[in-house]
Amino acid sequence: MAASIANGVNLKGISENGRGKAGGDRANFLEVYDRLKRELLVDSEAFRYTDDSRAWVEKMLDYNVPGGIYAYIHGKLNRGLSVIDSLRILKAGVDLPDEEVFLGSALGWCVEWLQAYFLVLDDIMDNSVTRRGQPCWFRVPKVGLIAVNDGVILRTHISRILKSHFRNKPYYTDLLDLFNEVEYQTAAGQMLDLITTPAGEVDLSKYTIETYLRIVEFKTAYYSFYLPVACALFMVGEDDEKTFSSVKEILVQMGTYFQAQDDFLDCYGAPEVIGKIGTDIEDTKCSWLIVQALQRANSEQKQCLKDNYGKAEHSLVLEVKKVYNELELQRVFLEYEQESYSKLVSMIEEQESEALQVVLKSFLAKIYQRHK
Ligand code: DMA
Ligand code: MG
Ligand code: MG
Ligand code: MG
Repeated sequence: MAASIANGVNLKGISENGRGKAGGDRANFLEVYDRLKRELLVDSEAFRYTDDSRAWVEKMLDYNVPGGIYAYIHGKLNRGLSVIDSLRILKAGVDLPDEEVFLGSALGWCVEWLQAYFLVLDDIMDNSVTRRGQPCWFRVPKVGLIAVNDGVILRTHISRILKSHFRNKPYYTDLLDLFNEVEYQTAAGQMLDLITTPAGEVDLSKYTIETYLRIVEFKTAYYSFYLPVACALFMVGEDDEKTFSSVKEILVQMGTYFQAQDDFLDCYGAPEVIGKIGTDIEDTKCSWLIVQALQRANSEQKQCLKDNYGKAEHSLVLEVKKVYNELELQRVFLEYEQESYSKLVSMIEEQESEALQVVLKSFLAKIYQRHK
């Protein structure tokens, strides 16, 4: 462990420091967004904006990165805020200078930018309708498939933010490498998600738990869970490979649990709460629910799933949900949730560093039993 990582912090939740500053961090975090956006919009080194292109990018960013007005009210910004939360815990006892708070927030925004990039493209590929309580970006009039290039722009903004604020830091190449690796893993996960279920083809034998775990590890866990914590570790000068690999193992498990929740909410969540309308059944997704259903269904129920999974008609989607209900998947999920939580807590408690235990527990507390 790097000497700069503090020990002896309160293990029963987020450290006093982290909790005390949480509200302030959120307001400050949103201010950092405005600053990063302003910098990108006057960035004249590499591109000459016209009034129209500047207005386009500003609208596109506001719509997709903080996620519009919905995010300001309901928004979780979990991934982004967890960089600064983790940083505060790792530096417990030491007041963070404003510059460090800014840098931690900027990295948090890089995570949110990455998320925005993947979601803009994910919604096109999943043919989704809403996201964060508003129409998906590609469904906005005059946007359409320009959204594909907007996704690329979002991705390239990350490199520009890193270059302007981290170029002179000793951990700059580590950050670049981290973002590249995680982007690759996420894109590979998205590929697995998409090729497992080609449009119009329903092959239920593919929906095994092994396939499921591979998809979600790659498409969700690295960028949502490992990335923010790894950013904070680089900022505090951590350089022990073993530390990174042991937190990675735990965060991959946490990310798996998180995606199982996402799949559960796709069917059982309220759209006005989760901000999106579920499409997994229509899209023939290898979702946690279908994998569980197939493990429990009798032959009649299996036939029903085969006949109706992956169809757009509402009445057929309801047939699938009927089988889910017969198999009591809500109860099965609650059991899975309890079990995942206990397993994660014991994995976390095996961590050597107490500060890291607090980081991981506070992350877990943010998602445990979430409804949105
Ligand atoms: C999410 O998968 C993964 C990425 C990389 C965006 P998903 O399609 O289940 O996400 P959502 O339910 O948010 O569309
Ligand atoms: Mg999707
Ligand atoms: Mg998807
Ligand atoms: Mg989903």
